Amino acid sequence: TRSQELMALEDHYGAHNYHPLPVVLSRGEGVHLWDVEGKHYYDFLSAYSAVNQGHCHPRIIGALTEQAQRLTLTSRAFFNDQLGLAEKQLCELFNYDKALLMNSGAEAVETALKLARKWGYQEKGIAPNQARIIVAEHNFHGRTTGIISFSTDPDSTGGFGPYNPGYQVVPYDDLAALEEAVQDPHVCGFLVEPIQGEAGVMVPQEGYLAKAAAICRAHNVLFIADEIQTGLGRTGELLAVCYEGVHADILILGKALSGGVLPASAVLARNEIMLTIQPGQHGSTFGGNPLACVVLRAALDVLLEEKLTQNARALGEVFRERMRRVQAKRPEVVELVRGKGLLNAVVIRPAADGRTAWDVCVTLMERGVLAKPTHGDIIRFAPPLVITEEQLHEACDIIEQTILEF
Ligand code: IF1
Repeated sequence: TRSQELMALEDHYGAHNYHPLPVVLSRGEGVHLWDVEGKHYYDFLSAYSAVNQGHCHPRIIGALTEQAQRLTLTSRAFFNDQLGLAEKQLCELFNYDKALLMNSGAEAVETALKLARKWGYQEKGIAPNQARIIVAEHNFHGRTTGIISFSTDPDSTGGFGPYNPGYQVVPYDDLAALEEAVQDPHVCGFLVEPIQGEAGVMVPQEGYLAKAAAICRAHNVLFIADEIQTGLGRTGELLAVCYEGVHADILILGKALSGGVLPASAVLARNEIMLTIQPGQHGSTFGGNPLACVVLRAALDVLLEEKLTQNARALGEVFRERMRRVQAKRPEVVELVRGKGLLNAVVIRPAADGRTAWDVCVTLMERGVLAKPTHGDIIRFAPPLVITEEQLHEACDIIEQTILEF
């Protein structure tokens, strides 16, 4: 088949840095995907939460195609007529003084780390090159050598040394450990995911984020929220930290910031932090390009005007209720269900004959629902936030049937 031909091309000519499910996608619209043979699927991964607005949203594609015929890139050597408008919209929506636009999530995380260190030296008075940043165990913040330096996942770190110094790992969702770590006067920041996505949608205890932010504030340490995956409506709030009324000192956005149309990421902070970087001290060829700016403004408009956050909140409850009913029927298969909004995970116990969550996902694929396991037994379910209740039930019927038969 055409799919097999295309998979063979990737196998022969492409790096083997992924192990994709054996499906070759060729068209997307909203929650729908079609493979090269024309078979339909419901997308329950959303490109790891980059397609919150749904595939090929007409508003976003319209903005893209119009701007693409006017001006795509000037570099920051000059001004362009879209960047200021995008920065303004971001700062007003998230309540920050300034924005710094980058491209990938990892680039935004690296930018946030550099900002925290600069602020640590210039504002907190930390001795040169002595700044420390606290991170959580089981974190995922990207794949650069700088970021994997503080990963605790052997797959992310193995064989890529030497590693950057200057980081301390504390257990996730452990306030005592954080309190202990911030005693070190060299600490300038705490970088954390409000919900740990890759670790398997790990939701911290109620109050963790608010108390962690308070501990940071009490010790003049910047609270740095990585909302690249949890942000922009995915968890049922505009940002996951909104559940606890936390305003991070540095906010990191990516993925759905562009509706999954092209890479766009952003770091938001108050002047005291952002202005520690002077002209010529940080940059990116494509960062803040007019095409990305037009796209991200349309993506934010869609998020708000179509009330995707509210939809995620409501349908997330529906999804977890349905999955908990399946758990009640087959507790020997479904270990637990967890998540917030439309960022959820179902933990599958391996079968006696060795079948795992991967096998569940292959069967789901055959029946028209696309999801992918992480860490062997956890299936992340994250459909685009434009999904309707009817579509959600149709997909849940398939998920339920597949689990009941597992
Ligand atoms: C992969 C998952 C992984 C992220 C958070 C920063 C980044 C990500 C919280 C970096 C990226 C992607 C990367 C992709 C798979 C996916 C992922 F959690 F979303 F499932 F790996 F953990 N912070 N997450 O989730 O953003 O540079 O990729 O734009 O690398 O396999 P990026």
